[in-house]
Amino acid sequence: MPTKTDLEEILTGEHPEVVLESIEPFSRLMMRYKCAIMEVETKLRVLNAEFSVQYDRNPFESIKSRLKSPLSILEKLRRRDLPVTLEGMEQLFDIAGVRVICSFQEDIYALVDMLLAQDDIRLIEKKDYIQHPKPNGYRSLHLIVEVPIFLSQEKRYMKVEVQFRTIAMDFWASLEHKLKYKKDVKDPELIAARLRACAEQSALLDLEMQKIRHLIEWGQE
Ligand code: 0O2
Repeated sequence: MPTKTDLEEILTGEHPEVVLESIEPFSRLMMRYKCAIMEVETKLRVLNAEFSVQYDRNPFESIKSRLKSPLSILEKLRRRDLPVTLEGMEQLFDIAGVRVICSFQEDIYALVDMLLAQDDIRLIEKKDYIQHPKPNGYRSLHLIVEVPIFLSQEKRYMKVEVQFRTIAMDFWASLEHKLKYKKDVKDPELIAARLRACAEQSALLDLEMQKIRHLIEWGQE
């Protein structure tokens, strides 16, 4: 088991020979998170395939996955005042992250219901930033789920953060994320207000596109 110092050195990439043996438990934990991502991705792809046969369209456009980088893990452990140990890492729920980009808002809720109905998925937390957007305008639906992974000698439940967004929500969040890193802006309140206005306009656009789909499919909104 790595000591606090060992894991810090691994996470910062400054591990001398002496701590190399400590890398194995860290790599093993990261491998488990990677497997958990694969499990969640497969579940979502299976649902997509079934849905597309049933309704002749795909509920999601794409899936992006990521393992949190060692430096981001270290930064978050420090920010949350958690120990820089494997136990500390297990207190972070977003080391494994899956982002699902859906066509329409209602597809998000349909997919979430289908995923959570599976008997091997445990729901740990649900944050609906679509019904309750963040003050800056951010919209998405976040789940923390536990999913079982089956290794040669063990079955383990691992936590994965799954974010569901429409294309419009993803467009806004991606650009806002890029803009966030520009420091020393002249009028931050004005920038924040304009970004919030963009989020509101894109939410309206999302709903309008959904209504158009209803009109096309059912002849009414
Ligand atoms: P990355 O690289 O995308 O993972 P915390 O994780 O401590 O910031 P909390 O409460 O654990 O906060 O998580 P929250 O707020 O439910 O969701 C965090 C993740 O949602 C972020 O991950 C972003 O991916 C996304 N997110 C949340 N709020 C915003 C926002 O205002 N703008 C954008 N663009 N994305 C947001 P990370 O770790 O920041 O980054």
